[in-house]
Amino acid sequence: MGVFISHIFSRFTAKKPVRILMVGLDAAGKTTLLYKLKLAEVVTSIPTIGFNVETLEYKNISFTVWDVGGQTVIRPLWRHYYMNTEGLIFVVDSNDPERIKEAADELQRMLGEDQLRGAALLVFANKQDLPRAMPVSDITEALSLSGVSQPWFVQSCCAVSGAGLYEGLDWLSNQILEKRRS
Ligand code: G3D
Ligand code: MG
Repeated sequence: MGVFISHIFSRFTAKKPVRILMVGLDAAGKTTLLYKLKLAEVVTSIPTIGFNVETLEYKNISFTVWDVGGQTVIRPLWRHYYMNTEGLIFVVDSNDPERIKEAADELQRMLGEDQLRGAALLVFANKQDLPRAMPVSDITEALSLSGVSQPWFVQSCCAVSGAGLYEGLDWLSNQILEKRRS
């Protein structure tokens, strides 16, 4: 897996760092996905009160990951990580229809942030291996993506097996490179 993924990111030859944020509700599968990339060591830190952040640095690319939802007190602190974000990955548990509305609200709130307006949006419809998983079409609708102005793409995936991860990250890196060229 790491070999294929690193191939995608070797396209970023320019020195300019690439910042990718990956968020989603707790239990969506972000940590599993991050480890599945196998690009480098994942570092977990708590920079401020109760706010758990995972980072992965690979060449000039950084992934920053945390759980969104709940904890209204720490929300303002998230903004600290928004600057210069070129890729936003939103991970959804496709097998959890009970929380899709909550996920949708969180996504819309993130997209309302000025600093994230320029970021391409990749939605990972995760846990597609489970029999009750909602299809991409249902997730697209539930997240109201048709109204999103920035480039977006929904990729079904399974973070456990790694299926779909390459396809999603391939799309995201192409979007970032295209935007840099324009
Ligand atoms: P988070 O970091 O977004 O909070 P985690 O989510 O990566 O901790 O994953 C939460 C649980 O979902 C884990 O199970 C993990 O194994 C499972 N999971 C993640 N991705 C998938 C997937 O694609 N398919 C299935 N079937 N399960 C997945 P546990 O039992 O360890 O809590
Ligand atoms: Mg996690």
